[in-house]
Amino acid sequence: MIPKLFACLTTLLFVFGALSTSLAFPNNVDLPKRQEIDDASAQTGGVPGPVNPPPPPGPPSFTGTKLVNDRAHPWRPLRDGDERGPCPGMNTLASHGYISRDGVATPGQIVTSVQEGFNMENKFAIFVTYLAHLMNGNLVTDLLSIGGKTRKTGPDPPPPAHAGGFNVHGTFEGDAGMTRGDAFFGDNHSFNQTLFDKFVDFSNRYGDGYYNLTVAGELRFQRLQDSIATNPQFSFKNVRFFTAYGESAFPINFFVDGRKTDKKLDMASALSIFRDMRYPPDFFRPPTPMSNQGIAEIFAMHPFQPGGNADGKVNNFVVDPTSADFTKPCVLYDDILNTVKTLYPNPTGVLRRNLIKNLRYFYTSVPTVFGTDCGEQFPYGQG
Ligand code: HEM
Ligand SMILES: *[C@@H]1O[C@H](CO)[C@@H](O)[C@H](O)[C@H]1NC(C)=O
Ligand SMILES: *[C@@H]1O[C@H](CO)[C@@H](O)[C@H](O)[C@H]1NC(C)=O
Ligand SMILES: CC(=O)N[C@H]1CO[C@H](CO)[C@@H](O)[C@@H]1O
Repeated sequence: MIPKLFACLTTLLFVFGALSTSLAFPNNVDLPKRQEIDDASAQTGGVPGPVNPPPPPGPPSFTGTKLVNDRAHPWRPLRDGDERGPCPGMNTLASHGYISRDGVATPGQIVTSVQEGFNMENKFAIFVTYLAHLMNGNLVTDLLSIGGKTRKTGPDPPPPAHAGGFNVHGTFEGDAGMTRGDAFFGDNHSFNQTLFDKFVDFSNRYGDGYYNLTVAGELRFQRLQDSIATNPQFSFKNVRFFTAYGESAFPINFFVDGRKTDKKLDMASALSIFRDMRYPPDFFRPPTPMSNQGIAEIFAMHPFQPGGNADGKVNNFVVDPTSADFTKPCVLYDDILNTVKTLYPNPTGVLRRNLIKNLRYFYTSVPTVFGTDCGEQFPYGQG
C-alpha cells in the first residue's frame, strides 16, 4: 500500500499555460487607481443574476516570491455582513482585498487570488475552488461565500442544493480541523483559541517552537483521536480525508515567508493568519507554486484509514471500505459526482448548463492533481 500511496502522491505534478488578463474599460470614465471590489453584488448591480461562467484562469506569468502584504492590499478589520469561515487562507485574502472584502467571490476570482496572494499552483487551485463551488456555491450566479450563507450570492437554488458557503458541514468543511471545532460541538468555522493553544503546544513539543512536518503529523493524528473520543458523529472520509491531510501541510507550504527555506512556521505568524486573517508584516509569498507537498510524510507518520464513529457513539471508530483514500483517488471523483447529483437531481435551464460547465472546469484539474485520468463523467450530458 505504501509504495502505491507514494507513487500517487509524488505524481502531483504540474502543467503550465499562460495567463493573460485584460480588462477592457471605456477610456472616458474616471477609474480608481486600483480596482478594488468591496461588495461582490455591486458587480451585478446589487442583485446577482444568471451568469455564463467563464473558464478558470490559467497560471500567472510570474510565479516567484514577492511581497504580498503590500500597500495595494492593506489589511482591514471586518465590517458588518462580511463573510469569513473555516479557511484561514481565504479569510486572509479577503481581509487584504485579494478578493472582495465581503467574502463573496466567483471561482475565477478565488483561483486568481490564491495564485497571487499565496502562490498556489494553478491546477490545484482549480481543483479545490471548483470542488467548493460545486458543493457550496451558487451555480446560477457563479458566486460563492467563503463563510456562511448570504443573500449576496443570489436567489436560492432548488433544494436540496443550498448555496450555503464554506461553513456548510459535510460537503467540504469537515471534522478534526486544527483550529476549528467539529460541527457537532456547535461552531464549525470560527477560530478556537483552545485548539490553537494545542497547535502551539504541539509545536513546542515536536518542533522546538515551530510548526513543521513532524508537528503536522503528530497534531493531525491527535485531532483524529480527539474526535474519535468526543464526537459521536465523527466522520472522516472521502473529501474530508483528503482535505484534512492537505490542510495540515498548508501552514508549512503557504504561511512560511517565501524568503525562508527552513519549512517551519513561527507561532506569531501562525496566530496572525489563523486568528487575525492578516499576513505577518512584510510577508512574501512562497518562491514556487505550491499545493499539498508533505502530505505523504504527514500520513506516513500515523497511517489512518477513512471511516467514522458508528451508531452515534464515541470511541466507536469503524473503517469505511467504500471511501476513497490516497490509493484510490478516482473513488473521490466518483464521490464528488455523487454529492453533486444528490444536490442537483433534476437541473434545468441555466442551472443545468452551468453544472455542465463547472463539472468540466473542475475536471480539467483532476488528471494533474490525482496523477491519473479517472475518465471524465457527464451526469448532465455535455451541453
Ligand atoms: C483555493 C481555494 C480554497 C478553498 C475553496 C478552501 C476551502 C477551505 C475549507 C472549506 C476549509 C475548511 C475545511 C475544514 O477544516 O473543515 C479550509 C481549511 C483550511 N484552509 Fe483553505 N481553501 C482554499 C485555499 C486555501 C489556501 C490558499 C490556503 C493557504 C494559504 C488554505 C489554508 C487552509 C488551512 C490551513 C485550513 C485548515 C484550517 C484548520 O484546520 O484549522 N486554504 N479551506
Ligand atoms: C473550542 O474547542 C474546545 C476544545 O474542543 C471546546 O471545549 C470549546 O468549547 C471550544 N470553544 C468554543 C468557543 O467553541
Ligand atoms: C521538526 O523540528 C524538530 C525540532 O527541531 C526536529 O527534531 C524535526 O526533525 C523537525 N522535523 C522536520 C520534518 O524537519
Ligand atoms: C452541522 C452544523 O453544526 N453546522 C453548522 C456550521 O456552522 C454554521 C454557522 O454557525 C451553522 O449554521 C451550521 O449549523
